[in-house]
Amino acid sequence: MSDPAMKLYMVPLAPNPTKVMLYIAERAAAGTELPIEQVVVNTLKGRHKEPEHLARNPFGTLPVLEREDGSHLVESLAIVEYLEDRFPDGALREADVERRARSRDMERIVDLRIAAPMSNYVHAAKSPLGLPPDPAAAAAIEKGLQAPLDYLEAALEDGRPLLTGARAAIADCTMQASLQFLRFIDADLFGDRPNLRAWDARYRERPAAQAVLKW
Ligand SMILES: N[C@@H](CCC(=O)N[C@@H](CS)C(=O)NCC(=O)O)C(=O)O
Repeated sequence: MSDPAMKLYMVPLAPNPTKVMLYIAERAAAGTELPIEQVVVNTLKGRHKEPEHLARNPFGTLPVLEREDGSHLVESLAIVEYLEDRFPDGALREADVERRARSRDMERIVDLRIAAPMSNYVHAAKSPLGLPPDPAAAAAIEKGLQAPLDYLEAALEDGRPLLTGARAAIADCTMQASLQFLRFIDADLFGDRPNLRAWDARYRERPAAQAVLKW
């Protein structure tokens, strides 16, 4: 990749950038090297709130995908879907309408019902950004996570190796990105869910996970 045409502004560990990084690594492992240079924005130094980054994304968040014409996409799922559409060879998307619907459904469940609360949990329990601990909020979030975690545990009961079947899906990337954030603070919210634990171990053996996940 001599002159990458696009840039992904990201920061390791943060869940939303990690979701996109895992997606890009899954595509690479499946044979499609996307022409994207990854550029770290140092959030610990507040670089994501400085004018240079705000010019890319007025919301001051990561990830941001900068395209060849200098325009930006600032939502992780929109970035992944754009890459799916633009580079369809070997994309993670399911061809079958029913399977695609189920895959999207799983991605939304994981992102909205698990990933977002898990990030809030991490900040309430032991924020890597130094936010004050809020044990009551952490306990309430943990309670709210039980139903969606049960949903995943039940979905895996049919023996599927990954969250939506035999192939990696965006839901796997989203879930693992959140779990890495949880592992960073030595937290484990799986409880007595052997299917989820087995899925977690299995996913983390994948080349994409080995390449991206550091915790
Ligand atoms: N909905 C956005 C959320 C992006 C987001 O909140 N990213 C976090 C990192 S995981 C961030 O940049 N946080 C810094 C901040 O909000 O100041 C997406 O899916 O990309």
